[in-house]
Amino acid sequence: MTSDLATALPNVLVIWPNRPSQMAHLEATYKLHRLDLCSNPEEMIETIGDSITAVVTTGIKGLSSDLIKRLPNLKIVASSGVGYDSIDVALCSELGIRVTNTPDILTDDVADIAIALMLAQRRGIVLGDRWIREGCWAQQGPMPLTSSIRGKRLGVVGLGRIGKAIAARVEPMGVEIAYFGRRPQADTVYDFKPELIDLAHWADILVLACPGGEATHHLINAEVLAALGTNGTLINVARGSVVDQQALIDALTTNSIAGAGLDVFTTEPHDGQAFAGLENVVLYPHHSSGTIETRDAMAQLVVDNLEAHFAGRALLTAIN
Ligand code: 8YV
Repeated sequence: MTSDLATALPNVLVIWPNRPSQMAHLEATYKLHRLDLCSNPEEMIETIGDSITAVVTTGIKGLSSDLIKRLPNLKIVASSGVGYDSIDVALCSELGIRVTNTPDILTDDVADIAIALMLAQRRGIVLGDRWIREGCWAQQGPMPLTSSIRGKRLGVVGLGRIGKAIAARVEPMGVEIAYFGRRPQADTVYDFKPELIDLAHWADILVLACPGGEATHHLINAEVLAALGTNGTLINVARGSVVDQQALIDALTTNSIAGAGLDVFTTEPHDGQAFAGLENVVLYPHHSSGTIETRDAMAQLVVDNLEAHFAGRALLTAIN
């Protein structure tokens, strides 16, 4: 154990950095160990693993079971993000390690991107932009007509905070809404479809706002995409794992669905490329919460949860 480790400051492992001003606060308050900056993570964990009592990570980077097992004195994992499918929360709970996330503060930005992807795909925003840049408008005249959102049906998979925010945004656009999830919800007027395939059949636009993880793995498969049909659009602001990505690529390639708008992919950041040659899909690099305002708020909630933990106060947004 090196002399630093003997200092009073709690040892915090940083898997992915927070926003600059919050990082400055963390650097001033704790002894940080930057796994994201070190050239030999194995050696770092070997050296300081047993001194770590807290981890800072994100909904994307998460914390693996293997690493958890190499941090025997870990007490808290503070994650920037609402999703926690990349953190082995079950193992953390078993070992008495608390986990916090950052719900609510990103809901509006994520819902906005879901709407933006829906409008971009169904109203041909990307095509329209290119139509002008590539001189098509002057040479060929108006771009092809698109399809109105008004009067369409939106199926929400996962009517949680983000699903509800998406529904609230499209309702004034004259869109009918129904949803699928683990169970019907008492506090909503929207129609509950107990079978996902029935929701896909019914919907013109299917938006995914459910958690990632085993329970929703490949929930959207070839059968569901076939039910969505040739006029149907898939929007994914949940997790890439919720969709059988090869089935989606096949459906887009054969136009057995009209199109898709995707913020998340199976193996980020590499496999967004798999869609590069397809015209009927709008791509966004897992950035739906990617605004300065929201990321600062998420970073501050990470700081506040750590502070509460080390002060022995109740955590603000604990998952377990
Ligand atoms: C990421 C997200 O956490 O909140 C989530 O679950 O996927 C995102 O907000 C964020 O991109 C990490 O910086």
